[in-house]
Amino acid sequence: MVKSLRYVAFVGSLVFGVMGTAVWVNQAAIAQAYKEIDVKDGGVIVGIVKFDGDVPTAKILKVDKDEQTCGHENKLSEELVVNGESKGIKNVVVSLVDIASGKKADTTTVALDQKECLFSPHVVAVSSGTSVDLLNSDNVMHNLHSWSIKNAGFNEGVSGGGKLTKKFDLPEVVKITCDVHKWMSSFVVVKGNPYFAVTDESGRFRIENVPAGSYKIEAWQEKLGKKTGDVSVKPKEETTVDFVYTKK
Ligand SMILES: [Cu+2]
Repeated sequence: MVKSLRYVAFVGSLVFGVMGTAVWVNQAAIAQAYKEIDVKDGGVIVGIVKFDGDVPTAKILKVDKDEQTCGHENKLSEELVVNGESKGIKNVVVSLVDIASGKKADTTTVALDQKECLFSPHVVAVSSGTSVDLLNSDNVMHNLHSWSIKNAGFNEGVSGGGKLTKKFDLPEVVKITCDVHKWMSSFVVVKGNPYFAVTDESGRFRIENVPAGSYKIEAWQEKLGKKTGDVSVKPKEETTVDFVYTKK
């Protein structure tokens, strides 16, 4: 009896081990699937990501620590920023999902600052293999806590004026918080191909140098989730794709 139980446990761990390997190989295959080529006569995808409904009032973030630096007033949450005029949503990451080949990925190091006790910018999108300089422009201690699954996680303090540099190798959405100041949060969105953009103040985005073809296009917003659509890109032409989120 004991022997057979041991056998089951052994087989179980074997199966688990093989499955773990399969998942790992699969992720590696996805990360390496994109091929860089010279794009000739590429097209452009532009659009706006809109909010359908009344412009929501921003949530208040209660500042209850280091007020000398962080300020004596509460801050406004950036989890859903809707433009009063265009109804466009800021900080939405729009990307092509299934593009197999295209322009070279830009892996220039980008900066994510902690300034006046807020992350700036609130959302950054990078190509896999990009390093991010995590800065602290304040004169108080901040912390950088990454909530990653595929990429190596970290949870480290960073003193005033300091910097941590971390590389993000695998596509995923990584939430980053500061455990010293509980109201602080941001996202590093890591993409497996270079066809992505973050919407601006008016909710607009622009993705350039796309090879002609049909693709799945996706919008991601931290609070409202994902929306997908289809886009057909023609050589040297501009194609418009708009997304509309309704209140949850
Ligand atoms: Cu902090």
